[in-house]
Amino acid sequence: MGLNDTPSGERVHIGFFGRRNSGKSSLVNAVTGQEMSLVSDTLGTTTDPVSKAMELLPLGPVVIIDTPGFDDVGELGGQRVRRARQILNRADMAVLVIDATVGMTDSDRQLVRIFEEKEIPYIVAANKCDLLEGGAVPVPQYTAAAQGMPAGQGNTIVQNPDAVQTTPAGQDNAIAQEASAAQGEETTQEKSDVQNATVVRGEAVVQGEASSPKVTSGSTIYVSALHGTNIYELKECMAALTGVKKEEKRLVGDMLEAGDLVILVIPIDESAPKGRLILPQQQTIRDILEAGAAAVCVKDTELKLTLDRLGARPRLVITDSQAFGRVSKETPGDILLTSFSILMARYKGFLDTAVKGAAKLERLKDGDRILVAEGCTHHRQCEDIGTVKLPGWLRKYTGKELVFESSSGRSFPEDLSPYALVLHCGGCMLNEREMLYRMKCAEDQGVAFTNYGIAIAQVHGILKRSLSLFPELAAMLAERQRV
Ligand SMILES: Nc1nc2c(ncn2[C@@H]2O[C@H](COP(=O)(O)OP(=O)(O)OP(=O)(O)O)[C@@H](O)[C@H]2O)c(=O)[nH]1
Ligand code: SF4
Ligand SMILES: [Mg+2]
Repeated sequence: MGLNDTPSGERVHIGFFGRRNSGKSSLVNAVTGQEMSLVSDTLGTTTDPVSKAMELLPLGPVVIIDTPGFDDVGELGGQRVRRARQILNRADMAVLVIDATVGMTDSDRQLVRIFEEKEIPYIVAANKCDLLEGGAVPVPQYTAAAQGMPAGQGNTIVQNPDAVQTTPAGQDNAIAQEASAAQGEETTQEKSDVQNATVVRGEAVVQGEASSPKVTSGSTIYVSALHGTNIYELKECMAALTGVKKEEKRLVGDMLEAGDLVILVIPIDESAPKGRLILPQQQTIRDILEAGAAAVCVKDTELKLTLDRLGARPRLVITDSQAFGRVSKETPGDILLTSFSILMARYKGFLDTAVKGAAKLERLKDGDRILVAEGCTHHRQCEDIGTVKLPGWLRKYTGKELVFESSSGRSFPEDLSPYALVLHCGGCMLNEREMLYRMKCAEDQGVAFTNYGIAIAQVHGILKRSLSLFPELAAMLAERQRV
């Protein structure tokens, strides 16, 4: 990742799903304007998901993911389907690529059900529309009623459904042009205002009216990856679906006031990456500056000296979790204290669960298995905490013979039943959807889920203090200790 790049965890992840040979890879290549995936008429050409982070207009920073066919069969085919399924856990949006000459199949409907269960907004791209007779599209074929989809979903994006539906095949383009000319609009294959809806069928794309249906999850757009038809319009539909602004989340800035002083404790040992700060540290500094507060960065070994020398009292100290013990001792009790990893857990939406999950540390038994899960495969500092320091601290804290197993990168096991606890890293490289999926997986299987920062604070006896920024959680903890 370059210094100016948006981190992967912050990008909108868009997965292209569908049957083998529906043209997923061709469409991914057309949408990205790059030869990202291999295309061939052999069924099952894409055997592994292919991801690429890029800036895609008009969407902005995205990760585009091409997946293997969802209808693959046999032992190897089953493995490919499982890999495609894993992508569903991190897709913020899906493009369901169907073959327009075939229509929706059972496998496509199965995907639609999964999108709905997982609340993934999706667009149906009816590809290969160049093969339809005269380039015309039998519009009602994909409407909600025809597909048995819930009302309001599965709509074809049409400006004037009556005109389209009564039009004999082969005359759609002419009618669309006439209709738009009558309304004083331009018929164009260039950019159209998706917010105002578009007529998107065969080769015709017509500006919509304010009263036209808007792009909603389940809308269908006819495209041809081969001829480049409606590719820009597909991207506009994707942008319209992902464009719903989420409530802006902050790492820490929302809890600071302009003029606050914050100390960041960043150990620089042999496990720290050479010549740079890690992502959560960079993001926290940026957020503090955005809040109009001041950030002072020190190594753990310089904290005491810095506190003594500073004229003003800092409002907050944020430390790397592995230095929690020392930093807690050296930071006066009236200064708020937390860790990067706790802030990241709140940012990704699982801080409550992680605090509740930490209670499991008190009830671990000999032989209990603990899954240490990391979001990427290349971070030595996290690996050192996960494989060496934390197991040591936990064995000492519980006095039990615990068994530690690990997973890293995308390979998070679906079956968590063998484990008493999942101990997750800060997850800075994972997007929020994937982090929440992992948390939910554990919750659904009744397995406790916590993260490095919370567990380290707990074993050092400073969990309550490290949650002092979050009074409700600190109160919940105090209540738990009373029971
Ligand atoms: N006529 C026509 N052919 C297309 C179009 N898009 C893809 N194809 C052809 O369909 C075949 C399959 O395309 P791929 O892009 O490899 O399909 P896929 O869905 O990625 O297939 P798998 O990787 O096997 O799952 C290739 O021969 C493509 O040239 C299109 O818009 N029109
Ligand atoms: S292991 Fe986890 S916390 Fe560490 S860099 Fe990777 S995703 Fe981020
Ligand atoms: Mg493919």
